Amino acid sequence: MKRIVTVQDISCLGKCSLTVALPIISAMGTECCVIPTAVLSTHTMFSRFTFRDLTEDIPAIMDHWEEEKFRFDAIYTGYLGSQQQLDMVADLFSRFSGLRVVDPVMADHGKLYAGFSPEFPKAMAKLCGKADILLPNLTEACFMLDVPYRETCDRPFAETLLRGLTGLGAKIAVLTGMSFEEGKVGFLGYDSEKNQFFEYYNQKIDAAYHGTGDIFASTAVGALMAGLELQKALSVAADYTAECIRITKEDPVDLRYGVYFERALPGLVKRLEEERA
Ligand code: PXL
Repeated sequence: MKRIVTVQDISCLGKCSLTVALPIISAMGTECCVIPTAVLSTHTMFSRFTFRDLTEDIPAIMDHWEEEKFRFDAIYTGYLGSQQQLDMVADLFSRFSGLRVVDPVMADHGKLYAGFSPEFPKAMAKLCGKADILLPNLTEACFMLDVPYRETCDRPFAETLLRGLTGLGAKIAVLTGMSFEEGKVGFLGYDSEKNQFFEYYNQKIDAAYHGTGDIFASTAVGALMAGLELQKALSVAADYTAECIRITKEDPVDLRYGVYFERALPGLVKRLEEERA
């Protein structure tokens, strides 16, 4: 069985980060080990939240794992709360092998999430340079490359961003939640070694639920570990994310509670089996 480790927070309520990565990656047939970076009562979009920082536990976890000679097929990082945690992930990358997937969770809709300093994106960009695959949204890409955010992003601008992102050092960068055509949303990726762009779009559903970026990234990791090639893995992730949003919209809920990803999991597992057949 493939085994990955994911490094991100656990928000106790408000489906995102570890509470979606664990069930999705597990359901897709990969063992999902965790390094929790913090425990929050909810994610940071609620008006108040508790935050217990777990930074000081991380080096001891890595030391123990190294002693035990544990191996991982991938290291997938999501929400990281501080410069110190970014340094620890860089250390994790140097001590353990495996595919390095970095989702530089820190911003959306042109704004940094609560609690991130203006210096954080530069530090995250440095970590991104050590990744194999980057999965930023448009806002995160703009912040990391220090270019002004544009509400409407045309294809040439997106391509420039992708070249800039791989210029940080990662082999592949994928911009998520992209829309170049009315009513469509999907991803545009760039493989810097092949000098090739790739893309995939779905019908856009007008609703911005929390945690869908984490669902996309987790599913992409699960599909890659199941042996799908990159573009297929990302399309499966895009379709699953879209399906989660579609199902949730049928039964309206506060956007901050996230999507009903649980109801779409059986379909995801079936799709994965079909793709692998
Ligand atoms: O879904 C991204 C995310 C993860 N973890 C925490 C967050 C957010 C986005 O706001 O607040 C704690």
